[in-house]
Amino acid sequence: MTFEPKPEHKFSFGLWTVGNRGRDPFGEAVRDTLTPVDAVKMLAEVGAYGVNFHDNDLVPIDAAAAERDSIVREFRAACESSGIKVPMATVNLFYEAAFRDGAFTANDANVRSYAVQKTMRAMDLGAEFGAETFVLWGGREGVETDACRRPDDAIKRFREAMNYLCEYNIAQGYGYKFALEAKPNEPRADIYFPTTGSYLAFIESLDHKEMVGVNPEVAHETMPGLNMMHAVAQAWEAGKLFHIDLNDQVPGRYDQDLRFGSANPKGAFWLVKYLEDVGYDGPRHFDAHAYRTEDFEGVKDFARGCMRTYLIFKDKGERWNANAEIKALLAEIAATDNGGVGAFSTEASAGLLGRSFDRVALASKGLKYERLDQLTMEILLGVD
Ligand code: GLT
Ligand code: MN
Ligand code: MN
Repeated sequence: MTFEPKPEHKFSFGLWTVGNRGRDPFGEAVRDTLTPVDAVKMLAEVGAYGVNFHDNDLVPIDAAAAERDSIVREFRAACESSGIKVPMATVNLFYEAAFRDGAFTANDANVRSYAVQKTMRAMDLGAEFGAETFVLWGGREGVETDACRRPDDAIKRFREAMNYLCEYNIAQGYGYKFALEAKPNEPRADIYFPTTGSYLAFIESLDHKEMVGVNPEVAHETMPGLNMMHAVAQAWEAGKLFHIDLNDQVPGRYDQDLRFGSANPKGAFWLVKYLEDVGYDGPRHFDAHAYRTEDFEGVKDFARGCMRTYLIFKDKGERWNANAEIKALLAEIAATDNGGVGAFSTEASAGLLGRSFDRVALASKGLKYERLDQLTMEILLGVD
């Protein structure tokens, strides 16, 4: 097993991930600026498939039209010569001071209109590179104090913006799928739509709900102690897993964006196994960054590590599925799953009400999940 990344694995990185300079609230940058063109070259060198960007990762916010065009030209040439695709584009609605009170949900209607305009322009930019997915992460859509607005008003404003952007997508013929990315807090004290489940419920209220799905992130679900794989499974079952952000995180801490699989390898294993078992075929996007201790070579170690860990877990998942003892235990589980209540009818419900269950017998047999989990651990620990 070489665990070499290949284009069919669809591994992608954001310009902001490999370009992260290690700035944090307590310290300045520790690495030099990586230009978008150099980032693409580096991604090709480590074996990635795609690069994603926010509008302003590529084009500075105050760039004149001519500058924008030459940046786009240069970046396209770099992508083409290195065989790197742009599967996803996004918009930065969190950095500028104008968005200090939110973008689509801000109280000032001019800020909301500016945010929608900026998003339309970012959609134009992504479309120039053939991006198929457009991610929206509302990092500033929240509050420090609930005195400033009612959360349900914020939801209505967010809906208005989404309906508008879906119409723009249709009018321009872009064919984007929007992927909404949840996060419970940071940078705001509380962010609206704190979990993937919140967005899944909200999407059903949109005019073009078929155009909108989710982009769950490991760190964002883990920060509040939730199970990422469960969020992903709900999105998948709803036909809404349009994109995914892979990284790692210890629960209860600030957003760490650690190398994929480095904090909770078992959780990462279940996630990879789930994605592979159900046949998710979208990009595997690593939204993470190298430790602040690293130089440029360390950033490559980080990027290679994300992909290698994914491929190792993919292999472990295949071993898990092929393991004879695990298969026998799963067959025992499946044998108890013979039917269920089925669809309701008056007669069927009368039949169910008339059945007698031996609840003591139902609890009499051990379920062997300890053994099943130990077998899982032995595969993960490399002794099987
Ligand atoms: C930002 C955030 C990420 C989002 C990016 C997309 S921006 O880096 O921390 O989780 O996915 O807007
Ligand atoms: Mn994050
Ligand atoms: Mn993310």
